[in-house]
Amino acid sequence: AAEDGLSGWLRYAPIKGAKGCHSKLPSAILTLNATEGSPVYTAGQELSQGISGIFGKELELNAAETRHGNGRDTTATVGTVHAYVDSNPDAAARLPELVDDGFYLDVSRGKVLILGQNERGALYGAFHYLSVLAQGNCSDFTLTSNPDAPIRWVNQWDNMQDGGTHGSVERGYGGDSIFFWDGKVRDDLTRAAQYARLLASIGLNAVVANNVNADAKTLTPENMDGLARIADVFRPYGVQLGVSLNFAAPETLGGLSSFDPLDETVINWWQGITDALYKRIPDMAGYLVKANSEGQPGPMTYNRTLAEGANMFAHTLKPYGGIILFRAFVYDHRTLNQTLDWKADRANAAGNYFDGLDDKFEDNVVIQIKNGPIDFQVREPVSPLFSHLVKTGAAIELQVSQEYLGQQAHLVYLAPMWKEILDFDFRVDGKPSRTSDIVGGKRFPRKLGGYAGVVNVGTNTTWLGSHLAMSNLYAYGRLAWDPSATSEGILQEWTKLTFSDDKKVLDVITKLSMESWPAYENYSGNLGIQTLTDILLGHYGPNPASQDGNPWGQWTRADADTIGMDRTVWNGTGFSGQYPPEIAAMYEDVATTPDNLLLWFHHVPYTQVLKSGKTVIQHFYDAHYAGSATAQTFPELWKTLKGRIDDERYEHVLYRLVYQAGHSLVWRDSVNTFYFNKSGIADTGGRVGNH
Ligand code: GCW
Repeated sequence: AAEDGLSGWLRYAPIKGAKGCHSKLPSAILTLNATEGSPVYTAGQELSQGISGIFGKELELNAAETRHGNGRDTTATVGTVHAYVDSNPDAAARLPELVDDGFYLDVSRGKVLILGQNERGALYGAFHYLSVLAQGNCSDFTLTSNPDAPIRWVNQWDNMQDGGTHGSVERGYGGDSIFFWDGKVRDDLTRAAQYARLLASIGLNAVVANNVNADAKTLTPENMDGLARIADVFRPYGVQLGVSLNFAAPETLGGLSSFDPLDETVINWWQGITDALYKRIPDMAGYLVKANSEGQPGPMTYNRTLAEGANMFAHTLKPYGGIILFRAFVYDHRTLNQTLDWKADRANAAGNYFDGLDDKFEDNVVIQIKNGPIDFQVREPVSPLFSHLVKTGAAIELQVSQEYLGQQAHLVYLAPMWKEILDFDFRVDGKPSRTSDIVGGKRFPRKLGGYAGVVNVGTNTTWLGSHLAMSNLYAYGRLAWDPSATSEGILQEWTKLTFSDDKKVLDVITKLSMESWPAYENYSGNLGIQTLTDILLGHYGPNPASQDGNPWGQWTRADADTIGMDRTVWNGTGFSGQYPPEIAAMYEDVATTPDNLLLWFHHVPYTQVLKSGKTVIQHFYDAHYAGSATAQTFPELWKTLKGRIDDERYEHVLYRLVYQAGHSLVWRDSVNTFYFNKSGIADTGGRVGNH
């Protein structure tokens, strides 16, 4: 069963009703121009392994006789459009338009044609075909599928070393790093290859393996050799490697006296690094940079702009076609003063720092923006920066790892939250301007953009620490490919592939998952007040008192009578003014701000009446009871699946759900008691403060 965890949704387990499919399956596989280790070669291997696993049918791979077909035996042909058209010139006119990484599938009467715009696309097509089969569907179909955006990356926050020998993962809840150990790249990269396989199967095309809080030692010659070995095990899956850089490396590693991005010796040093990396990894995806944030060095250390910093790397990458993802998560936690400054606001930082820079970035720079202006809270408005960068490519950073959302010890299915974010309409210039269309390169002239998911898997055989949490990784990939896919549809696909197509299993996992984000929001932080976790200690478990009185800027400004951040222009931090006019007007006014973001934008009395008719404080009490009550049903629901899921995964999940049910009560009582003690207002339900 550890195998079940490791293979995730790629189990290729035998399915019921497989008999009816047999006559429709191909009997041989033909890969076009596949050299060993190429994605098309991998596609051939996957097809034979998958069909053998699901149906017990062994296919001939590239046998000479099948090459021309004999009219009866049917062949699955997989390769690039280019390779196919070479030998079938007549086909060219019939084939659809594909963009980079796109694929075309034609499955009819056992003839299976799997064509990719590039090799990677062909592999994606093979995975798609296998996914359809593994879900028990063997009807004929044709499909043209193109990704919504070119950048579909994974970020891992893996440290090369942590104190002793550990390669730990920052905000990772699934064990040690699969890449690093003892300050070096691991000798055994089996898990890295397995990871790449999972990522390729959901259309993800690059991984930045080292933490954005980057260690300059990543760039020693020995470690660059190690990075090249990671790239080697990724390559068969069409996954490229990206590297996080430490801005001060010219000084700390290179021994220069400066890391000023306009200094000639610094520029040359970075060019040397880039050349050395591309010599080892000719297909390297590019760089990821966190600068001038949370104590990290950056261009502003030398009074240079963020654009000057980003462009320095962009220039070194340009000859190689590489790109740089430059993070918008820039703020200075040392200068925020809550007590003295009513207008201080961490949420303003990115908008302010990037102000005036929109036409200053090279075209291979993409600004990587966290979905919200603060930090992966249970609910935030969408970062207004997406609407400011019109001439600059943008990527949205989503967090699969549940840092503030229960750290995989709580089930929180994130697709519904991501959908709200991606569907949000900024109304730039009064026109439809959804987040997904902005990062998908459809709304503004810049085409280069997309998605970065902070995943943080580890050596645990479940990858993320929990079997059910893998639906979030699956959903991330599926939404980066197609943001119009539905949360429920994605979940059901994932469930069938991961567990089974048993109706009861599907129903229960769907119910649990779809209720999980609302439940977690109810018991962790309501009305846009953020996740009330302990801010200083690990971002886990309730501690509403810890939000305020420190410079981290995740404030609630709760006192005896009032609560919430005044982010209005007229009286507050001015953050609402960072949105385009229609949205700014909505958030500026208490009356038009949705209840679920009320305390994000406004500072109000606990007795403020919501649109729902309840007061803020009563909403807190009720929501905490409702959310934790929902969590009590999770283990009970799960128990109805006993015997329908293998015992090992059944028990593992049950253990977590029982824990979640208990911890939700801790959340409920801590938060409710805290606000009762602050406000002195009793619960009209008689549950809080009356004992
Ligand atoms: O969410 C915060 C995390 C840090 C992280 C930082 C970032 C990698 O608590 O652990 O550092 O954001 O995104 O840079």
